[in-house]
Amino acid sequence: MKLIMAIISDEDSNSVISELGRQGFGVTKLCSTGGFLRSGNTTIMIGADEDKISEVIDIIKKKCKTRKKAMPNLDISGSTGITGMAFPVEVTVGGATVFVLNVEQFEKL
Ligand code: 2BA
Repeated sequence: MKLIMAIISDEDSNSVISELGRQGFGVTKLCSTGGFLRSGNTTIMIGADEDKISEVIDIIKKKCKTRKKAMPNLDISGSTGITGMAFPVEVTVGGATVFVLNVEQFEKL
């Protein structure tokens, strides 16, 4: 068994979770915050057999399209001399950052 942890945008989370559920995968949704943008994103955890990993990744890929977005980048370091000044930066949002971890033991008690 493997544990897939995927960081996805909030906007894509409902359609990904619905599709994973329709295909019979169990999903846990966690509210998370990106370290760069400091804005909310969604982390989903899916436990699945090794031979199902590509199916899960295909669903995530299909439902999480990348797009460009101008985002205010809060300068919390104070490097501008004015702490809290916002710069617009263009970032790619959407898509997914996916980790596949080995699961040593899986039990439902
Ligand atoms: P954030 O850290 O808020 O990053 C959001 C997006 O901002 C990133 O998308 C990337 O396009 C851009 N970005 C990040 N760091 C940057 C930098 N130093 N300079 C310029 N642009 C930068 P993704 O790479 O798709 O990442 C989306 C979210 O996935 C991240 O949100 C973070 O929550 C998570 N993530 C990405 N790589 C990770 C890693 N190696 N470990 C843990 N979480 C990760």
